[in-house]
Amino acid sequence: MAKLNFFTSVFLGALGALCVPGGFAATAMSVSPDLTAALHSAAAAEGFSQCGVAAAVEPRGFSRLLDWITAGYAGSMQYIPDRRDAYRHPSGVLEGARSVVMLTYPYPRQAAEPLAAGRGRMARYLGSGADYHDVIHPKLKRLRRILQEAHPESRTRGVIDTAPLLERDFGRLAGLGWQGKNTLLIDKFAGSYFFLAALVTDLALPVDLPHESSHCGTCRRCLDACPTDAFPEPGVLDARRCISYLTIESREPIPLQLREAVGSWFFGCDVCQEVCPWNRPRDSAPVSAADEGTGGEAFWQSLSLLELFDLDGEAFRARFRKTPLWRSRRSGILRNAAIVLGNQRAEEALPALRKGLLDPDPLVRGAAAWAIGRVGAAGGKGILRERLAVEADAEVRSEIERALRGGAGGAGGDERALRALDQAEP
Ligand code: B12
Ligand code: SF4
Ligand code: SF4
Repeated sequence: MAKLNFFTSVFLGALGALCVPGGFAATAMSVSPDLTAALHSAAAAEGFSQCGVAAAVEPRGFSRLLDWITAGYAGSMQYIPDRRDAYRHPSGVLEGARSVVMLTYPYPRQAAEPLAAGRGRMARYLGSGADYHDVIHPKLKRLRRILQEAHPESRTRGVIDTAPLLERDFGRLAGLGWQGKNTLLIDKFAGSYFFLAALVTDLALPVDLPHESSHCGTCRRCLDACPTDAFPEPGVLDARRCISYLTIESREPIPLQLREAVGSWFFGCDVCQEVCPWNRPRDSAPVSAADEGTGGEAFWQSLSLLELFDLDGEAFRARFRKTPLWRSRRSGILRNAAIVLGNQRAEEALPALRKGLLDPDPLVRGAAAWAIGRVGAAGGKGILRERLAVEADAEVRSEIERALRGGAGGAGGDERALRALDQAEP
C-alpha cells in the first residue's frame, strides 16, 4: 500500500518539515512515524488501494491550470476559474496546510456489457449506482479522526473532487502514479480506474517520493481513440469536447458536430482509459473488491432509456436523487438518452422520443427533435411537423427544421466511435 520504504518516508518527512516555513514548529516535530503507519492501515481497511503523502506546496501544474482556463478549455465549469487563486497552494483548501495525504479508491474495471438496444453506456465509475462522494466522505471523516485524536490541536479537511485542489498533481507528488497523455493519474499496477481523495492537514507528515517518470513512452492510443478529438495536445484536455463533460457537466445542447461521436455513451466516457495498456487486466494483478463488483451493476443494466421519458420531475427525483445521475438533472439525462437513441437509430424509440418532443424542457425537446431526424423513419417527419406547428422556442424550432431537412448528420462519427471501442477490446 505505501509507495515507499517507511524509513525513507520518515527521512523525507523531516526534510519536508525543514522546507516548509515554520517546519520546526511543534506540530512538525511531534508527528510520530506510528501515526503515518496507523493512517496507512486504516486507509487500507477503508478500501483505499494506495496512500501517499505530499508536502503542501504550489503544484507545478498551477501555471498550466491558468493556461488551460485562458484557453477556454474549462467550458461552462465556472467553479474552476472562479477559484483559480485557491489552486495555487493547498492553503486555499485549509489555512496553514502543510501536508496532503492522497488516497486512491478503486472502482470496477469491467464494463457492464453487452449493451442491449435502448440501453446506454455508462462510465465504469458509476459502479454500484451510489454517489461516490457519499461513499468516500465518511471514510475520509474516519481517517481524519485518527489525525485529530493523535493531535487534537491540528486541523484536517477531507476532500474529494469539489475542492480547489489539483488532485492528480498531488497524487503524482505523493508518489501514486504519473499523469498520462489522457491526463489521468495512472499506476503501473492499478491502471487508472480509481478515484482520488485527499486529506489536507496542517500537520507536517512524513512525505513520500514524487512519481517523476512517465510510462506513456511513444504510445498515443488514448489520443487517437478519443471519439471527439478532445486532446489538443498530449496531457491537455479540452473539456468542451469531452463526452464526460458533454453528458455530465454541460447544461447546454450537445454541439451538433459532436452528437454522432457520442455514440452510445449515455453518462460519462471511458474510451481513453479502455485503450490504455496500463488498464489491461493482468494475471498477476490482485483481484480487488472493486473488480468483483458490488452487485449494483444490475441497477444500470436495467435502465431503459425509453422508460426515462415517462418520468416526470417527481418520479425522476425519487429514482435518481441518491445516484450520480442526479448531477445532470432530469433535463441533462433525457437530453443524453435522446442523443443515444438517435445514434442507435431504432424505430422502436419513436414513441419515447415523441414524448421527449412534448417535454416541458426545451433542452429535451431539442435533443428529441434531432434524434427523431436521425431515426429517419417515415412516421418521424409527421411527429416533427406536428410539433413545429406549435413550438414557441426558437432553438427547438431550428432543431426541428434541421431534422426535417435531414440535417441531423450521417454515420461517420458513429463509425469512428465504434472503431475506438473495438480497439479497446482486451
Ligand atoms: C473538472 C474535472 C473533469 C473535467 C475536465 C477533465 C480534465 N482532464 O481536466 C471533465 C468533466 C471532462 C472530467 C472528465 C473525467 N473525469 Co474528472 N475531474 C475533474 C476535476 C473536478 C478537476 C480537474 C481539473 O482541475 N482540471 C483542470 C486541468 C488543468 O487539470 P489537469 O488535467 O489535472 O491538468 C494538468 C495536466 O493537464 C497537466 N498539463 C497541462 N498542460 C500540460 C502539458 C504537458 C505537455 C503535460 C505532460 C501535462 C500538462 O498539468 C495540469 C495541472 O496539473 C477532478 C477532481 C480534482 N479536483 O482534481 C476530477 C477527476 C480528474 N476526474 C476523474 C475522473 C474519473 C474522470 C473521468 C474518467 C470520468 C468518466 N469516466 O467520464 C473523465 C476522464 C476524462 C479525462 N481524460 O480527463 C478523477 C480522475 C482519477 C484519475 N485516475 O486520474 C478525478 C481526480 C476525480 C476524483 N476525485 O477521483 N473531469
Ligand atoms: S473521456 Fe472520452 S471523450 Fe473524454 S477525453 Fe476520454 S475518450 Fe475523449
Ligand atoms: S493510452 Fe498510452 S499514451 Fe495514453 S495514457 Fe495510456 S499509456 Fe499513456
